[in-house]
This record gives sequence, C-alpha cells and structure tokens, in this order.
Amino acid sequence: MSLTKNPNVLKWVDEMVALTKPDKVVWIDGSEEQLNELRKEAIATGEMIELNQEKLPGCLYHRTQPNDVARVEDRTFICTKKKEDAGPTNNWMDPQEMYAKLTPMYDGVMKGRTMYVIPYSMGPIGSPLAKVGVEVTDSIYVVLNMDIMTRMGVKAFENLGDTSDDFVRCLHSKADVDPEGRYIVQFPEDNAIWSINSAYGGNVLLGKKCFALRIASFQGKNEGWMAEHMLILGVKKPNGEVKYITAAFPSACGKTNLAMLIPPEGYKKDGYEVFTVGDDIAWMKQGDDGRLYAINPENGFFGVAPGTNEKSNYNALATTRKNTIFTNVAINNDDMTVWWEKLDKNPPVNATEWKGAKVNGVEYTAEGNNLAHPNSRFTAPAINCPCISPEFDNPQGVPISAIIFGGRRASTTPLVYQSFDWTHGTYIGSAVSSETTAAATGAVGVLRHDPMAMKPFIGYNVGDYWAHWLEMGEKLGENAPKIFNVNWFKQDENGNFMWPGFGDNMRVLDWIIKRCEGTVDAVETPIGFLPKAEDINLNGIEDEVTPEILDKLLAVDKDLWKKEIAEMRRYYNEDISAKGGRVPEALMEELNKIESKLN
Ligand code: GTP
Ligand code: SPV
Ligand code: MN
Repeated sequence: MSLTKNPNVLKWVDEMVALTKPDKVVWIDGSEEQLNELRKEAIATGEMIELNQEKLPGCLYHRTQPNDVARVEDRTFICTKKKEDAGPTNNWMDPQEMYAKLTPMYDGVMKGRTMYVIPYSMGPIGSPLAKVGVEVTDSIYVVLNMDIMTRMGVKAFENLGDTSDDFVRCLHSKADVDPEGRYIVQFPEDNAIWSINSAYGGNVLLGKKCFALRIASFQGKNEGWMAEHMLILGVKKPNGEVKYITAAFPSACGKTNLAMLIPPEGYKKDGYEVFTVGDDIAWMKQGDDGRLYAINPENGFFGVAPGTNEKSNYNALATTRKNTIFTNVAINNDDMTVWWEKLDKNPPVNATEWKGAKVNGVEYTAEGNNLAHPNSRFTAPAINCPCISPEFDNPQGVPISAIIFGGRRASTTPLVYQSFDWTHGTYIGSAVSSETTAAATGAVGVLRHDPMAMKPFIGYNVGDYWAHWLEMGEKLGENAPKIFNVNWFKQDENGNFMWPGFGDNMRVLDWIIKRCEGTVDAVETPIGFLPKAEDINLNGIEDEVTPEILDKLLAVDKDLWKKEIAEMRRYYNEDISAKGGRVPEALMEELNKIESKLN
C-alpha cells in the first residue's frame, strides 16, 4: 500500500520496481509496529544481532563485509552533463553513460528480495529549510538506520505534498556487496542518487553524505544557501546567552567530540554549558534579520565508536545506551554488550572481533590487533543525547556567530587563529588539509587537501563552491559569522599531541566567543589573529600545558608557513586551475597577501 498520492513519487517507484524486480514492495510508514517486525526479521535472518536488552535496551548489532567498512571515494561519482560542472575534486562520468552502465547491474537485482520504500525528511518536518527524499533499498539495516538518522515515514510525505516534484530519488541495492561493482553515484541535475554493492554507512544511508552534502551543496549553490560538513553547537554563557558555532573538520577529526563537549570544572562552576545541535552536517541560510541560520538536517548521530569513552565523550557514550545500532564494533559474549578500542582498559576475554571471529580479547589486543574496526560506528537517536540543544527541532535553525575550520596537522597550524575577514576566512577554508583517517578506504595518516572538510562531498565544481562562499559573505555583510581555524592535533618532537583536547577545547571556544564579542585583544600575524598567551585560560591544566608548550601551540613558524603557502599556490594552480577548477581571483589575492607578509 503506497503512502502518498503524489504522482511523481508513484511513477518513480514504479520505474524502480520495474528495474529491480523485487518479489515484494513495502512502504515504510515509520510506525513502531512496522519497525519491530523488521527488527525481528533481521534478527531471525542473522542480518542483525540482538544485544543485551537489559543493559542496552533496543540496541542491535550489525557486521558488514570486511571489504565494505568505509566510504569509497574512488568509486563515488558526480554525473553532470558537462564534465567541468563536476570539477577537479570529483570523479565524473556522463549521466547517460553512467545510467547505461548501471542499469544492467540493477536489472532484476531485487529478485527474491523485498524493496523497502523509505520516505524521509532531512530537517525538522515543516522547516522552511527541510527537504524530502525517498530511498528504495533491499536492506533492512538501511531502513533501521534511516529511522534513527532522519525523520522517516508517512510524515515526510505530508511535508512533500501531493503534487511536488522536489524530492531526491535515492536508489540503493546491496546487490552482492561486490567491491568491484560498487558505485556511489550522484546525478545532481536529476535530483537522483544511485548506490550499489555496498551495505555500509555513508555509502547507503543516502540521506546523509549523498543527499545532505553532495546533492544539497549543488542545490544550495543554485538556491542561495549552504550545505556543509559541520557540527553545530551552542555555548551557554553564565549570563544565560547562547552563542552558536559551527565547525568543519574532515571525517574522524573531532566533530562529534566537539559538538558534545563537557566544559572543564572551572567553566562549569562559572555556569558555562554546551549544547549539541548537530555533529556532522549543517544547512545554513540567511534569515530575515540578515544573520546566518543553521539547521541540522539529521535526526541522529552516525558516530565513530573507537576512542569514545566516559572521559573523552561522556555524552556520546550515554547517547548509545539505548535504541542504538552498532556496526563493526566488538561483542562481549559474556553479557552481549559492545566494546571498542579505548572504551576502557578491559577488552572482553570472551570476545567476537568485528569480522566475526571468537577471540580472547585481552590476548588479541595485546598482539596489536583491533577488536573493533577503526571506522566502526554507532547509530544513535539525537533525543538520547544528554546535552541535545532545546533548539534541535527549531524549524528556523540557530543564528551562527562563528565558523571554525580544522583538521589533523602534526605541525605548522597553530592551536587557533582568526581570519582577518570573510574572504580571508574563505581562503583558510580552501586551505584546509588534514591527515587521512579510516573513515574512507585508502591509506591513513597521509596529509591531503580537504577544502572546507568537503573534498569528498562537494557536489559540483570546487571553484564555483568557493565562489559561492564568497557570494554568501557579500550577502551577509556585517552579519557574517567570524571565521577561525583550530588544530587539536599538533605534535611535539616525540609525536605526542601537545593539546589535551576534548573538554579542554572549551578554552579555545571561550577565546573564539570573546573575539566575536570584541572583548579580547589578539596578535596580528601574517596568517591571521592569534591569541595572546595569557588569553587562553589554562586554569587546572597548567601542569600539562606549560608556558613553553603553549608557546609552541601558538607559534607561527615563518619557514613552515612559506612552505605551506608555496604548496597552496601549487594546489590552486596544478590541482585546481589546470584541471578546470576556476579558482576565484579574490582567493588568489589572499594567497598573495599572506605570502608578501611572510617575506
Ligand atoms: P565523522 O563522523 O567521520 O565525520 O567524524 P567526526 O569529525 O565527528 O570525528 P569524531 O568526533 O568522531 O572523532 C574522531 C576521532 O578523533 C576519535 O578517535 C576521537 O577520539 C578523536 N578526537 C576527537 N577530538 C579530539 C581532540 O580534541 N583531541 C584528540 N587528540 N583527539 C580527538
Ligand atoms: C564521514 O565519513 O565523514 C562520516 C561517516 O560522517 S559516513 O556517513 O560513512 O560518511
Ligand atoms: Mn562526516
């Protein structure tokens, strides 16, 4: 029974049924009754494993194929009619060619299977910023994850209405989970996404990276708003005022952690609190008052499990204690709970590692093996989060005071600095580079350019994307958020992180807020405004962050920065312009200005 009269939806679903030929079609209404049936079925077939329902009520476990544990950037395509519209940061193929290539792969792929039709909204139902998608899939795992990550079910169709054609058409089949046949394909001009041969996270939860970043960034460019790989948090000050900040860090570089941070004791005593609006994606649009407003289009968190513990991220851990799906973590067979690296110091003896082998976890980890995959994840409802913002569901979003860029940089980049203005801030965003992580397949720890932490997610030409940032700055004018850069990952000579990070990042947020309010001075350097050492509050961590260490954290090493600028020039010229990337003149000028100041 279909859940809508919308002829555009019905026609498209009919086409997808004709193509994939499922035995059965089930429309997902979002009711608990229907979801419970699906959970039971997935447990019965072994697709999901039921965890300890007393300790982890409503929690399920899922294991993916060892070859299917992360996003696959080399198999991700932006298919626009003109190649230059995809630009140099994307794989491209002509849409007709791609449809011709994929259609035979989808032909009859759901024979013997059920097709689930999932209506969903990215953004609160009724929000002027929200958008609707419909995903068809042959995976119950996808249905159950989409239930947590989006506003899923019949209410999404109410938002779409009976005639609108403005919904993203998302086709997914796990097919044979064959890595050679794996494709994650966006057709921005058709509002369509085709994903095949994966059953993992960002490859298959098509509302997330595929829609809310790749397709949405394209829509935002055309409609005058922004879709960014950013967390959104609110800092409540002792006077009760809340300042909202977004931050763009590449995958597995600390968004979830920053979004849920618990301020250090001294700040708590003074009355500071941090609230989470989002941990991965922000959609931002200028409001009627001229300011930039952000919503989190998601409804849950698909977070990195390893490293999450009581101390590093209490709120994230608490969020996962019920109604959560765990993917590729380890199981403690004694009590059917979950474990991952750095959860605690006691790996379960009677463990099942992420690939499914029963092992002695103590011996296994002592030999240097990971019980959980480094990119193992939890899918947890936002409402579980102890520090979820009261504005989480606000259809208008929250007004943004500051935008932060960052990444993993062992050297060069100081703990924090502020841009001179929006244009310079856009330059800083374009210059983000970061050491790669396990969130995508490929080598880990390799420094690469990741402009605005959006390299894998910009759905069009990166040069036009930068131009769009500059246009937004012009529109916002005086109301534009201030732009900053942070680096929690600077290392000493021995390769140890010099900054304690996590909750102590509040000390940096404090400086950022004061800069926005104009209540703290700064040191002008060629790369931007840096804090005066005495303006970073180190109360309680003086032993860990000595004046010498703080000096190193705030250092701007001219030689390293000359190299950094030379690399940026090479990047703009060789990787972008020479490959059809149209670098805006204003960004070239920023580069020239910094270079001449350094000389
Ligand atoms: P995606 O979901 O992939 O987009 O990642 P994310 O940016 O939300 O990353 P997340 O917050 O999950 O952090 C990933 C890893 O970085 C975890 O292993 C964290 O423990 C580590 N991390 C986060 N914040 C800090 C920090 O302030 N300092 C240090 N040293 N590590 C951190
Ligand atoms: C990321 O890789 O940035 C993620 C996880 O947030 S995934 O949804 O798999 O892309
Ligand atoms: Mn992400």
